[in-house]
Amino acid sequence: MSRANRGRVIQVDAKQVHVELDGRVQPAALRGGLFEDMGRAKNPVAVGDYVELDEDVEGVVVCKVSPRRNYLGRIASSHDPREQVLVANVDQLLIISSLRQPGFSSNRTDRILAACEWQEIPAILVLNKVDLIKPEETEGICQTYGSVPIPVLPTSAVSGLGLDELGALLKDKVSVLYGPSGAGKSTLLNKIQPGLNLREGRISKYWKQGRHTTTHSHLHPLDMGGYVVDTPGIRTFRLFDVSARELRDLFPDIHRISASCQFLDCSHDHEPGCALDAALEDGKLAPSRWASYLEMLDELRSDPKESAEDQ
Ligand SMILES: Nc1nc2c(ncn2[C@@H]2O[C@H](COP(=O)(O)OP(=O)(O)OP(=O)(O)O)[C@@H](O)[C@H]2O)c(=O)[nH]1
Ligand SMILES: [Mg+2]
Ligand SMILES: [Zn+2]
Repeated sequence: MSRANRGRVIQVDAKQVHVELDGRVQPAALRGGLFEDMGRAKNPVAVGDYVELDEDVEGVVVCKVSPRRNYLGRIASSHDPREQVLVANVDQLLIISSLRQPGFSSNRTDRILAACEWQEIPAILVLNKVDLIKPEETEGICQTYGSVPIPVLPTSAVSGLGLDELGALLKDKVSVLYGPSGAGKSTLLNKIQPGLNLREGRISKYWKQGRHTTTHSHLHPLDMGGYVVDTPGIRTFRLFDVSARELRDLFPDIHRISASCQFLDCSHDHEPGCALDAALEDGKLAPSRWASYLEMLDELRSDPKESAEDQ
């Protein structure tokens, strides 16, 4: 390999990355220089990154990472306050959630949505496993997120509901499926494209052991056009390095209402004349959205190491 070649990272392992280039997959190590000047980042390369490859005595190596159009990042873990980049250069993020097995977490959903807003990544909320619930059980969630506004798509990998719409959303785009373990990310992708043969969890194992079936993020091409990134399930999600002022703008519904707050820099947690009080009373703002915002505000005012959880 005499000249540098440009490709896209489809998977990152402990010692090497897999790069798609010219229609094939090339394993490559990371050149040492990539670990210099990383600032507060944990990983120099993420799935979805465009990289340049070179060959040296050690074999094929990644020598350069192209600037990112956007990325999904978070605080790495409770023991590691650096920023972990989960995926880069995507057109949209689909939060795959369910109301049962596992139950819906508005807190986790709101955190992921704030991260998307931060990087201007369009987000869609998928409510999977609707075969396990009554149709009216989705109403509250549809209303809350519809008024953010975030599109909400009910699906069932069992009954097939919403799968055509999901396929249409994924076509010709680079999408990342993200959310808690067991919500059905891999199962939905297998329904959209059976040839992917992604490993699906066995429900009995899961709820007893809380296991993650998908262990690595992987970017897959879709036959109909587009790419999807299947990711391992997450428990908690904490935004990296956002100020209190910035956080307010990451909740579009709260941001809109705040135009009527008495103070221009109202943080909506104690000030008199806060417009959120009336909005909550009139049902114009979901209490769960306000609770998520307050929890995140509290966290970023305290030591970031104190309340984060792994995964
Ligand atoms: N009832 C029902 N079960 C589903 C549905 N979708 C997925 N499942 C089941 O849920 C379990 C978990 O599905 P996975 O696709 O492995 O979930 P995942 O989100 O990829 O989980 P991780 O890889 O651990 O992050 C499997 O037993 C699936 O058969 C659905 O729409 N309805
Ligand atoms: Mg999976
Ligand atoms: Zn206010």
